[in-house]
Amino acid sequence: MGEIITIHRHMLDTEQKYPHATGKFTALLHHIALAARIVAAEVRRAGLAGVIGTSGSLNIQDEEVQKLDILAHETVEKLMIESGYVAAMASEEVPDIIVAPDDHRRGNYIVNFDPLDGSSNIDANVSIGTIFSILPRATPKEVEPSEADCMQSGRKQLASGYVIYGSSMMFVYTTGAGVQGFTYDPTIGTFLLSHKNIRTPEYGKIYSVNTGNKKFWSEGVRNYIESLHDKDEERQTPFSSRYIGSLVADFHRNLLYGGIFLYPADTKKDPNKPKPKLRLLYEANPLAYVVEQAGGKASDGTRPIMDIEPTELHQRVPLFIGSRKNVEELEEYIRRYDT
Ligand code: FDP
Repeated sequence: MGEIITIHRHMLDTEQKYPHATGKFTALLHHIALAARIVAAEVRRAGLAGVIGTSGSLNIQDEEVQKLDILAHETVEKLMIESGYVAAMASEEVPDIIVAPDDHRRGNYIVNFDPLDGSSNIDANVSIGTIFSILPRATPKEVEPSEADCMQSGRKQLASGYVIYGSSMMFVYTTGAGVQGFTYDPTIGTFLLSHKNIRTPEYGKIYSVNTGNKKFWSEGVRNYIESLHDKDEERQTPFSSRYIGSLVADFHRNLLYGGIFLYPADTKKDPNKPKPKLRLLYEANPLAYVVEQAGGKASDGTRPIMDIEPTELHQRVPLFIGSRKNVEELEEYIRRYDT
C-alpha cells in the first residue's frame, strides 16, 4: 500500500513552502475543496431531489440556466465569502463581479469560477465540473474591489484548477509548482493524493472538437483537423476522436493521455465575424495554467492564452489546449492558412 496523503496534509506540507502560500491561501484552497464536496452532493442527489432540468431562465451568455448551475454558483459564492479570504469574484452565472462585504469577511484574494461547467450534460449523467482561478487583488485595499481585480491576465494567477464530478470525484490544481490530482474517497470523506506531479505527454493521438461546427471554422483549423485523418506514420495519424462536450472532462482525459482539445471561433452566428465560445477568465486561463504546469500548452491560435490581457469580464476566446507538440502543429496550420 502506498503512502496515504490527504489533501489537507498535502496543502499544508507542500504549499507552505512557496512564497505566496500563506496560511490564508491554503485555507482558501480548502474552502474551494469544501465547496466542491457540497456541489458534488447536490450533483449526486439531483435526480432524486427533482432539481435536474432547466429552470427556464437565460444566463448572460444566452444559454439556458439549469437549476444545478444556480445551486453550484450559490454554494461557491457563499463559501468564498464565508472563508473571509476573498475580495471579489467573477462567476459565469452572474453578469457583474461579486464584491465581498466590507467587514471582517473581506480578504485579499480574487476568485474567478465556472460553478458547473458542461451543464448541458447534466440530464444525461455525464461528467461535469467546477473550474477556478485564484488571483491576488490588483487594486489597493483602501478602495472598493472592481472589475480590474477580476480582469487580470492568466500570468497573474496564484493557483487554478478544477473538480470533476465523474465516476469518481477529482480535485486537480496547481499553485505553480506542478499539478497535483486528488481523488475523493467517500468512505472516509476526504480527497487523497492519487495523481502526484501530473505531466502531460509531449505529443498525443487524441483530438477533441465539436466537428458539427466544421463548415464554420477557418481554413487553417479545417485543414489541421483533416490532416489528423490522414495516414502518416511520422505524425502517428490518424488520431482518435474523443469529444464529451464537457470541457473539464475532455481536458482532464487529454491531460492524462495526451492530445489536443480545440474550441475554435466559428461563423455559425455571423458569417462575417468568427466568434469563439469559451470564456477567458474562468475556463481558458485556469486550464491554461494547469496545462503549462504539466508541460503542455494553451493557445488562442496565435498567442499563449495566459498572455491575453482581458478586455471584458465575460470575454470569450478560441481555445487550443493540450500536449505541447500538438498545439504547436495547430498553430503552424493557422500561421500557414489564416494569416
Ligand atoms: P456547456 O455549453 O454544456 O456548458 O463552457 C461550456 C461548454 O459546455 C464546455 O464545457 C464544453 O466544452 C462546450 O461548452 C461544449 O460546447 P458545444 O456543445 O458547442 O460543443
